[in-house]
Amino acid sequence: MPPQTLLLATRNADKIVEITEALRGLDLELVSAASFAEIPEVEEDQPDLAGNAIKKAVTLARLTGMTALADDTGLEVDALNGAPGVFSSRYSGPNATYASNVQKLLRDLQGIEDGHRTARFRCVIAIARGEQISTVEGVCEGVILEAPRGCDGFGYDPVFLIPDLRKTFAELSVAEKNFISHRGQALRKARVVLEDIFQS
Ligand code: ITT
Repeated sequence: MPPQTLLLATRNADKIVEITEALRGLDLELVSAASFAEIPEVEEDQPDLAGNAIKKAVTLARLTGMTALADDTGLEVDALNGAPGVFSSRYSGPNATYASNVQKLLRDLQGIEDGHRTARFRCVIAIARGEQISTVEGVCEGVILEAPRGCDGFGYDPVFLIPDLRKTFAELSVAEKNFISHRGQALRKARVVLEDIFQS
């Protein structure tokens, strides 16, 4: 029997790499929204990560009839009262890039001392199949550096330090990052949900 298909409800190529690595070994063909020009952008207008993840997964599952998996991720910085949080992708404005977001973050944290630069990534993954919706979450604690380090990863990874490893996410391979990251944790839970869905 040909493998069944799971639609990744994202066009973010960096996320697609990490999700594909973490779901390796499942008997599923992974396709992403990037392969379907006709799929519209889903506006991320919900007040929290779960709301946006569910909206992205449900919208794409309805449009395509496929089972859809969506990821919504935020960086919560304690000294900024949890910002940028749900606004992480547009932190530096509507034309934000990874680099401009990192620059704004470092500017906003200027003068904040080492012990007060704690932060966490939170990732909510929603899986929608017809009207059936499941959500899982992963959280990874770290510290925001004063300058970027490392060339791998994406987004805020070069300034997000894992204190125990003394490395930023941008100094880890995809597999190493997935082993500890918010997304890796959420995807290990998502794997169990997917095994259950696609077996029944
Ligand atoms: P989709 O909604 O299409 O999945 P997006 O880039 O808009 O893609 P999010 O809203 O979930 O995704 O992500 C918000 C931003 O947070 C993202 O643009 C990155 O800048 C950052 N981000 C997400 N995951 C990250 C990670 O694992 N490491 C570093 N930064 C990350």
